[in-house]
Amino acid sequence: MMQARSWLGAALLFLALPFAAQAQSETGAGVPEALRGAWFAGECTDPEAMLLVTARAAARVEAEAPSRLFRFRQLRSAAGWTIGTGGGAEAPRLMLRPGGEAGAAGLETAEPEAKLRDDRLPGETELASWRRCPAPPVALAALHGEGAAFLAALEHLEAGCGSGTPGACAAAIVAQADVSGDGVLTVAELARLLRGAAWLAAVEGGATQDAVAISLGAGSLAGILSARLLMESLDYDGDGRISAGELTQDRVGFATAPGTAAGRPLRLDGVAEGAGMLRGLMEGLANWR
Ligand SMILES: [Ca+2]
Repeated sequence: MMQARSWLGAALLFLALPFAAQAQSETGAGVPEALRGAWFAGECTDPEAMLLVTARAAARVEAEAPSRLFRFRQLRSAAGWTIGTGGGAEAPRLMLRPGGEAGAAGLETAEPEAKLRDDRLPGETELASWRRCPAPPVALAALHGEGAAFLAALEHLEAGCGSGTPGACAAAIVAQADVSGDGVLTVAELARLLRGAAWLAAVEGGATQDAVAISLGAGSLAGILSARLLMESLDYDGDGRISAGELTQDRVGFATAPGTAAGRPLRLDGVAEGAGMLRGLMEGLANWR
């Protein structure tokens, strides 16, 4: 039950130190689109690992080994590689390029050690091969689908919340979380958002695939409870739905964030449990500097 108590508290913790721009053939467009999406290692019927790549992030989940989350603060290209560098003291790097065992349609990656100099990449670093699978195993899709969606949605949130446009942050949250497309959020849609956050927290925390499953199992119930709390706390007109207007209620200063390039990893400090989560997410995104 540790997970049940800790997952929400630990959710949304891929925070980062202030971003220091280093101009060196940086690619502002994110990871090339051809390299994004879900990749698998081993046979498609029973993959050993999965790699989810978005514009500015990658999540590797394995059956036996700890998972790993990269949130790229800097992306550059060199010698055919796209090289993403994460934040924090460790500044982990992930290198990606087309190729590997699956040929031109495949993906090859390297995770160089921290001490390896940028001009010596990839050096002796072991390369990993990934392939596309026409239909990922159902169990994997069930386990990682919402998390993958959340990871991608996060970049849209960051783009909306960093724009400095009044209401853009709340609108981005509603737009990303609104599955039914009616422009307002229900308990189920909030719970899905929280489950996605729980997945990301588990992957970021280095969980194995089994541990991700356990933490999601515990988090599902907590997610529904938290979503109900959120609803009661933010649904001012009591219609059982949360609108962008209700999200921004009493938060006139939230849109004062300076502009930033779309999709940069921003600070998500201040994200609290339960009812404070969405507010905290919004404020953390908006006030990251
Ligand atoms: Ca809806």
